[in-house]
Amino acid sequence: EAAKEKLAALMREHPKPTGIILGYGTAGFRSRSDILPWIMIRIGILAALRSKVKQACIGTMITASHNPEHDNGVKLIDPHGEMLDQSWEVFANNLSSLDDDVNKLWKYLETLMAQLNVQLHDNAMIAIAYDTRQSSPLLASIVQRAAEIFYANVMNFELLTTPQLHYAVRCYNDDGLYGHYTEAGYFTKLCTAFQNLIEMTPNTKPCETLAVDAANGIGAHKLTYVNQQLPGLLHLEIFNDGTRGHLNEKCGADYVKLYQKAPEGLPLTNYSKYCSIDGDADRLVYFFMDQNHQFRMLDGDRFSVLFVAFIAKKLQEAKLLDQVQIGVIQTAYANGSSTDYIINILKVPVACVPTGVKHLHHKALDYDIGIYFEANGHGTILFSDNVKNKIKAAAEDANRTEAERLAANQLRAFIDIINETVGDAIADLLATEAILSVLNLSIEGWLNLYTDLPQRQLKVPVKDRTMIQTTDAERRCVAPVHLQDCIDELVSKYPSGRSFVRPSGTEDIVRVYAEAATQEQADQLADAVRKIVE
Ligand code: 16G
Ligand code: ZN
Repeated sequence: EAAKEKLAALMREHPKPTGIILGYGTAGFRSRSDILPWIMIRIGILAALRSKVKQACIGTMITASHNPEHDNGVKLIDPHGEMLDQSWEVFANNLSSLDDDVNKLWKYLETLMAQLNVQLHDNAMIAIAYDTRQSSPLLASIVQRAAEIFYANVMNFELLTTPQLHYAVRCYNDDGLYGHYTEAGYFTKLCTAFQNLIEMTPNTKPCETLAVDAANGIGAHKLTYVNQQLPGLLHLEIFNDGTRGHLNEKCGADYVKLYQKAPEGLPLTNYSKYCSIDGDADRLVYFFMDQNHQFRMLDGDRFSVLFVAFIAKKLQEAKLLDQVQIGVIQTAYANGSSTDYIINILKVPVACVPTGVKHLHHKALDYDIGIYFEANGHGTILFSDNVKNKIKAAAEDANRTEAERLAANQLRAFIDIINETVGDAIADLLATEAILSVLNLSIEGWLNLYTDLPQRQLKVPVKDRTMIQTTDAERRCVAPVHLQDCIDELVSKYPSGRSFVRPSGTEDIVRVYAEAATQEQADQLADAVRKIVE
């Protein structure tokens, strides 16, 4: 069979290094880029099979997000722009674990295709994109060749942010209902919505220049389109644009969040507000220097609060609030003050789920409007079709007052700024700037909505981190026995104390989290919990 021959040739070109074990995790396959080519063959095949089964376009994004330049990775995107369904991770892992024996691989694939009820010659459509890493184009070309052996048509978008590819896949499969699948379609949708929202709102505060740390990645180039499309409305000053520094090195959203300090490569005094995105532009954090020259950061919790406050206010003005079920989804890492503020001041329910975007996204689907962010700055909002129709009807209802219709129209525009498929730094940035402008809020005003409880996070090396098992969205330990009792006892000694431990899903360590009324107490509590974990 010709296909098998071609596959054999491709495998000879990019052999699997001996002894390598690579698993499909929350971030897909990720590793040093020089040992990745062989897995791209498997991913290209898997994407083609997934596309045949779903009879829809499947995305393949090549990126290692906030990791250093020498890493890379790959993940698949399902038809509606969501992450690959978990049930398929096992196929990815099976393909990964098979050795470089084309007969064995072919045999596995024949069995798999029979099981999935698809044929080699069935149609398939794959959309590939990659970030700015040097290794990316080669890896993309391998995915393409492998997919083509399995009769896939391949669209190679080349350089895109991760969320742009999620958007493109969704639009392509929705026949344009969600927007046009090209990059121009993406920017037109978001920027037009931004412009509409600002222009329909009387007395908006003009957006102050926002200085952006683009992590020396793909976002730097993409954000220049925003400047081009919104002249006079929004101005982004882009730093760490890749012309000098290295990808994610001492910059980017992950660096800023992790070290709680400003990135290198931008002047800290010239602007009133700043933000950092990560290497593939799906995470966002804001920061600024306050009057006391203190570095202040606004992370994922802050976006949840800002977005839900705006949405609830506009729903109320549109007299729709009592017909719409809003929910905020957080993880145990959310600062307790943000949870209190959302529940007690904004009167919106909060759900807590285990760490990982897929858990947040999944839970958000339970609401008419589900707002989710991880503290690290990855998040978005999901709007049900039902609520979109309600808002549209209200906006067009001549029996409503002008104020009600305006609020409904503002919501309609806002919905179109959001990328509902996945957390999107560009979309979230536009949404944030629009809200600050519409609500006449400064970055200081946004920060002052509530005061974070001081917190501390620790990494604890242990012999076997799988010893620790958790329940209740990772907030309580069930194993080893008595660990939770000890934590409870420690926590009870600290006012506003809260602490939990969980095994990391990405590193061979246990993570300890503690918050308390003062930084000193949070540090003490974290340290005390660390000692019992060790
Ligand atoms: C992965 C998750 C991220 C989570 C992190 C936690 C996705 C796409 N990514 O990067 O959401 O915050 O893992 O890592 O789900 P940890 O288990 O080491 O704390
Ligand atoms: Zn990322």
